[in-house]
Amino acid sequence: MLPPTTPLSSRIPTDLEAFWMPFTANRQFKAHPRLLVSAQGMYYTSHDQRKILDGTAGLWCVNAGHCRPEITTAIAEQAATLDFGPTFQMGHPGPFHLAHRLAQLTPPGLDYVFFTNSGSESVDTALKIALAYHRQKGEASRVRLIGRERGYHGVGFGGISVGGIAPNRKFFGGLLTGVDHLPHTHNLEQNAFSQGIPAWGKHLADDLERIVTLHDASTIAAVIVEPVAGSTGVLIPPQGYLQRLRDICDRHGILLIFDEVITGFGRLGTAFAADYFGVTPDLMTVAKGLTNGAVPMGAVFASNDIYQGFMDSSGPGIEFFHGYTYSGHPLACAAAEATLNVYEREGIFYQAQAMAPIWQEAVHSLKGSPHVIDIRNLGLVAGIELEPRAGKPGQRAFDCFQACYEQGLLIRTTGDIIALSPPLIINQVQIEQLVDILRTVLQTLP
Ligand code: PXG
Ligand code: PLP
Repeated sequence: MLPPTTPLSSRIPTDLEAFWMPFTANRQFKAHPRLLVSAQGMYYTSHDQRKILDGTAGLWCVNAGHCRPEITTAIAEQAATLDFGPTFQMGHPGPFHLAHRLAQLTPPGLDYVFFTNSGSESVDTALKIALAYHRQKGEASRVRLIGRERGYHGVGFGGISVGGIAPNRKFFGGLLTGVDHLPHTHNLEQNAFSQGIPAWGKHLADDLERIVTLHDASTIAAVIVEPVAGSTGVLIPPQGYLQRLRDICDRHGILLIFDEVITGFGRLGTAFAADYFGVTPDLMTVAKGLTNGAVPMGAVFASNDIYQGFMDSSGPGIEFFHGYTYSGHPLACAAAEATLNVYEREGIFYQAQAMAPIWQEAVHSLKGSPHVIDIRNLGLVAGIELEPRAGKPGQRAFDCFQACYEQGLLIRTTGDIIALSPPLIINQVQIEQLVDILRTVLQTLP
């Protein structure tokens, strides 16, 4: 027996140079590192041994709170029993169990599950399913993909092509051809300080009719949107908007894809945003909360019609030429199964639903704090938009992020927008703690 090892995260690195950090100002970070070394429930511990309230569920993924023993044990036991098993022309029990279980959680009619390892892979998989589906059905002219301005769909070439965030696109050449974009729905003149779903803006979905007229429906494969846009700064869909997108897609035989990477698994107080809004897409992408963030995993949920389309109209042999080495990885399946058990046993989605009105009231109490030009919320998500400093976009919010971290609170910022998305187990005292730190920081922020 080897002696027990110290977890890697407990050993503070002396050299930070070699790790090229994702979506990070590397030079700034390496000069002023912010390292998290352990976590429990609602709190991280920093390398200088401070408790940090997690206002972001990691990156929108740790919905049941950190280091849940049921999940960590399931991963350890699985790792010691079947470390890896291929799912190309072979199988192992995990993904079959998990897909069956997930199909019961998804909206009726979305009963098939394709596994990936991230949200980005889920998005690229869903776009490929949409293109291949039409072709299998004899509609090979349906090749266009429609995204939305300010959309975030991960960082694969498909995802950045349908996405609508300029810095994520402009460095990377021509991207996919045949992509068009709907307008985003953000409008402070009409909707500033809306609580919950904003009233104005349903008509923005009608732009899809304009795009259909321009390109002809026979050339369009799919429309992809985030039901609630997260990464771009918390944009809540206007009343009736998603239903209208659904109606227009139905009218023209266009597939509707909901990217539920952040809204999936209880963020709005229901299993999925599709349940919250009562609108069912043809394809749904998820990741993050699927395993409570404990092992990377994503998935695409496909309608019965789409799956059967592949089974009925392809030749003998492989129906869909796509997959990842780690699709349905045993450790990820074990983590997801244990995560669903925790969600179900503790009623985590209902907890989020019950806490949402308290959350709404607490975050809107920041109205009137210095620099705040909008506050918006839904479920256990909130966006707080700050007035940018003249000539220095994003700087004020970044300073706010640093000051909050020093005060013991982890937030996320994008541009001058603060995005809050705590674990769904947050209680009233912790909500007050979060809002109090933010209020204090805003008051002292230049
Ligand atoms: N789609 C959506 C809607 C997302 O929010 C992805 C796809 C990509 O998932 P992966 O697992 O490939 O990162 C995401 C990810 C933030 C933030 O702070 C958001 C994401 C990732 C990192 C940070 O808003 N969303
Ligand atoms: N690159 C090479 C050389 C490979 O052999 C593979 C998979 O076999 C990949 C990329 C794709 O890796 P993954 O299946 O983990 O996405």
